[in-house]
Amino acid sequence: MKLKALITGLFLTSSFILIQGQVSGLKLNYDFPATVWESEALPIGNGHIGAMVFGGVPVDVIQVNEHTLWSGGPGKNPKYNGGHLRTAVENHQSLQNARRALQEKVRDFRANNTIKVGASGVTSSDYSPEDEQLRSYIEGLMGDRTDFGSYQSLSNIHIADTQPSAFTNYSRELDIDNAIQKITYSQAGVNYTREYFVSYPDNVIVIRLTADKPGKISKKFYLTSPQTNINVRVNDYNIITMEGSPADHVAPKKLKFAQQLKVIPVGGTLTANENKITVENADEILILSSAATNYVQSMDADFSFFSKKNPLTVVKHTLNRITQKTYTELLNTHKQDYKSLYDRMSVTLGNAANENNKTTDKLLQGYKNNTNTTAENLYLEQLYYQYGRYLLISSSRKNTLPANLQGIWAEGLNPPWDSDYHTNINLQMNYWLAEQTNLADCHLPVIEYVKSLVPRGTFTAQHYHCKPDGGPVRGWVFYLENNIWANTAPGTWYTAFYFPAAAAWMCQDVWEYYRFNQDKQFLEENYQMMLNAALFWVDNLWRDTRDGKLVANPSYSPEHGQYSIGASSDQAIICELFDMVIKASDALGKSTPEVEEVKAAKRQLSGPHIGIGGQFMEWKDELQMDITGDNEHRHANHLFWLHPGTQIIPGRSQLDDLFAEAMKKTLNVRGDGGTGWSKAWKINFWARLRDGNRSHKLVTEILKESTLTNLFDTHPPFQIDGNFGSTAGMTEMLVQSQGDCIEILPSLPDAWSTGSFKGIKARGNFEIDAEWTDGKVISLKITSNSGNDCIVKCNGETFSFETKAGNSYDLYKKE
Ligand code: FUC
Repeated sequence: MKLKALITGLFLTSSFILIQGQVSGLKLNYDFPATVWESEALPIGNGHIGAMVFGGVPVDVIQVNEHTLWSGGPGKNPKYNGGHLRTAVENHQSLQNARRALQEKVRDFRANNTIKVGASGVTSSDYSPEDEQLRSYIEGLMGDRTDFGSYQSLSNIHIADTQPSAFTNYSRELDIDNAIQKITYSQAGVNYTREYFVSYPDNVIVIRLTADKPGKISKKFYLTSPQTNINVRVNDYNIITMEGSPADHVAPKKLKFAQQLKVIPVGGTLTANENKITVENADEILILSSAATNYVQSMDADFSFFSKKNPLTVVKHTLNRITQKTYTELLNTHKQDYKSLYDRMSVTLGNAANENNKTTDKLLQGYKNNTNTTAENLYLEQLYYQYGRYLLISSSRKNTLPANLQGIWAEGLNPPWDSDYHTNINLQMNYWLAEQTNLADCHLPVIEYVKSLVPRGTFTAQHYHCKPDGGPVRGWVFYLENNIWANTAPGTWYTAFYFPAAAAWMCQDVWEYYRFNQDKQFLEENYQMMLNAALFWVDNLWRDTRDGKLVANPSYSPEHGQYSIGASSDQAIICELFDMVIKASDALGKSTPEVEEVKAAKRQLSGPHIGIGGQFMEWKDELQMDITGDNEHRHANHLFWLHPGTQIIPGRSQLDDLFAEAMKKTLNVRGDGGTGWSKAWKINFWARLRDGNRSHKLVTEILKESTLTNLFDTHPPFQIDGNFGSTAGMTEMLVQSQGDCIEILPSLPDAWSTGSFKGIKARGNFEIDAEWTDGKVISLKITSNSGNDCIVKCNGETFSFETKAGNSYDLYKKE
């Protein structure tokens, strides 16, 4: 089809304009050192190494993580098998029994449940709890978590005054435009500065201590660790070395970790005593620290996670390579690398400014108490927005593991939920912002991670699943809780573990990467994985005897229950996966019998339903919980159809609009409360429902109720998904492209009536710059990176035009 610009006023900007970050001066800052890890220390990181800086005087603590430091797995138990229990025959028997019992249960429910519409509204009842027999069938589908392990802290770097004394003028800041942390203070008439960053290109923590008078820096350096199986020593005068293994790693093949801390003074004297290094009367001190383990991501089914390389050799090599570099060289390399990602996009909200130079805690307090100026509130929202991008760049880079429940930052040996990879919302939410906010490179770790689970997930599929007729299934699967040791078996938590749709959902990362970047080779490389995830469901779907439709069975609405068949969340995810596979097959010109099977299954899937209470149904049956809400339960996964799924798009058809109305009803009944990530998801839901003010209300609520002093999201406790999900949701308010067109300012709240952004990405590989006043776009530039046809909706107009790769198009231009 030949596309034409529908209105005049379409300008071709011939030269490609490099988009530079427009907003500068985004900083978190405080006038006190941190004392609490979770809420006050500030994060820095490069995807490999994370650090939480306390910035204390007279003792500074820098808590350090290495992304692969996990207990459990084959290092603990050489017979580790990814959590699989029982024989396949036994598991299949439990599954078949559960399926039949659940079909009976829902048949009885529908036959016997009376829905009443009376003066007090609509009343129904809930599925009764599972009887003992059904419960035993479901328990028969569980796995074994004994060797699951946990992400753990590596060490604490200590920097202590040799002669502590009072200090004044203290200030601590994290400059997220440059990914540098800094503290300044005065002590005995000397002004001191300490800077910290973690460089990705050099893979090193860099800390520099300076003073405004010569010979005035005297410090003691040492390493401590919550790890108990360690060896710490000083060697080569100025290097502290730590080597060790997680305490439960006893197998011949186990995880080994190593860290070095090199202290390089300018002037003064350096002495090493036991495990400590002391520097007296220096002008300046540079501290370099790197860490590594022998972990390798296994891409096959044999659990070979340990390389032959000694991690200490790797660390030494890293430090040797950079020892010749000056601080300025290290800093410049770091900044160049960081800014090459961070500066790809920016947002300016109204007159955002920290106009009274408030510290971040005061800004947050003022936001909560409604005592901030408008400019201050907007500044905090803008800071919080970009902080999400800062955290992703700091915790997820090429060749690292993906960001876990706490990104890369975890304290002690037992962080909440093992700081693992939860996949009924959390890991997915971590990556919603990646493509939209122009950080595709940071997206790749999660795709590699999912790929690494496929070989074991294929075994899991066969071990735990069979076709409704008992035959073997194709494909691969994993469930709710995942570690770095390919635990693809189900967990043991009755009210959450059964979530085989997790694997299907994670395929969305592959498809979204393709949609945003249009990289056909990438799609080709990952196609089979998506197809096999779909074939798993083709083989597993159960025909509901009540209406002949295909449903997931068993099916458990995430963490909400009850066990039934065809819960909306599962149906939505399976439908989205089938849709992605059909579209990917089209894009790659593949028309095979398997693709036909996927198409046929999609046609027969049980779809979304609107309930008698006007709600968007969470279950296939009318339950009371659905009609009256359930104490603001945090999960609303049944709205997956809307977000992050793309099957329901308001404004596209009458039917879509009807579903959208039902979803509003559901969200209103559920209420805006919930945990951190739950609020973040609701920002996204309301943005897709085109209610910018409601999205903004949730932005304010997440900032007021679910954000710690260091701007970490709190579930509680600290969980990073809420940070990432909020940035994604705020982007959805500005640009959407999940349908057939790019929509500019689809859900603009009144609070953001004026503003601009640069470099937001849209599907089709477009980059968008826009400026607006009074809610109207006054300037809009679309840069086409792949030369796709483009349809844009803006200011109530629709533009549709052909593009050339590398060209920019001004649809509105400021006079
Ligand atoms: C899911 C959520 C919980 C928590 C956990 C880490 O299970 O339902 O609220 O976020 O992940």
